[in-house]
Amino acid sequence: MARYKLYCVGASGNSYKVALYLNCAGLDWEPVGVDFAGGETRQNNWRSSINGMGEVPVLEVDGRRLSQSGAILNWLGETTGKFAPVNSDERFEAMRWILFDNHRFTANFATHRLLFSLLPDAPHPQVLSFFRARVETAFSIVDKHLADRDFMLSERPTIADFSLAGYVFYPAEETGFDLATAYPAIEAWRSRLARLPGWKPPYDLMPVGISLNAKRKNHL
Ligand SMILES: N[C@@H](CCC(=O)N[C@@H](CS)C(=O)NCC(=O)O)C(=O)O
Repeated sequence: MARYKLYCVGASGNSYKVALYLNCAGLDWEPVGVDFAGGETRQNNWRSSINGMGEVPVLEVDGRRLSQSGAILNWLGETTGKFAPVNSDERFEAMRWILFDNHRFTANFATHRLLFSLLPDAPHPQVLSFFRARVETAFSIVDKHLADRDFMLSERPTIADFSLAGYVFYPAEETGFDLATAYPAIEAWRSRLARLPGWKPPYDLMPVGISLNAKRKNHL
């Protein structure tokens, strides 16, 4: 049995942040599928036994169950030393970008993707354009930041990169954004990440769980 067990689902970019870290760090891990579309994370027994916040990812290790991808990445960095910030300035900078990722970069991109391609019903166009504008703002900020550096903190990848990478490898037809054309620095950064040993795209790394994607296909 693997030391690290990740409760996740292929369509969850928040899960992918941790899955990608574990794989690139060369850690002994395995994905545990969750029936997300079937509402497993909303059931009382899942919340009382796996994660009271009702979300994936959850990392099970040494008898503990850890949630929140940013906190998990921070903990993994501290406990394994892999992709860890190395001093207080870097720790501050990693936390700053992980928080920005959680409330601006991932949050808006993931919500836009959900509305754009994963939910059974088409959203109101104004709702979609609201999220599209918020994605464009957040992505422009990160694109500018990456224009003169290889990775978010420096010339080497850290936990901050894994956090921001959560949703950028899902296909354009799913996200509704052609990142390659619109954000050249993000595109170059994405290519650098994809060359890291252990890198795999989301559905290859987490071929588990029943995703919203599958649910939508059932509706079509
Ligand atoms: N900030 C959290 C976000 C986690 C999150 O939103 N997970 C989604 C799947 S990607 C989820 O489980 N949502 C529960 C729900 O919609 O009921 C993290 O980074 O771990």
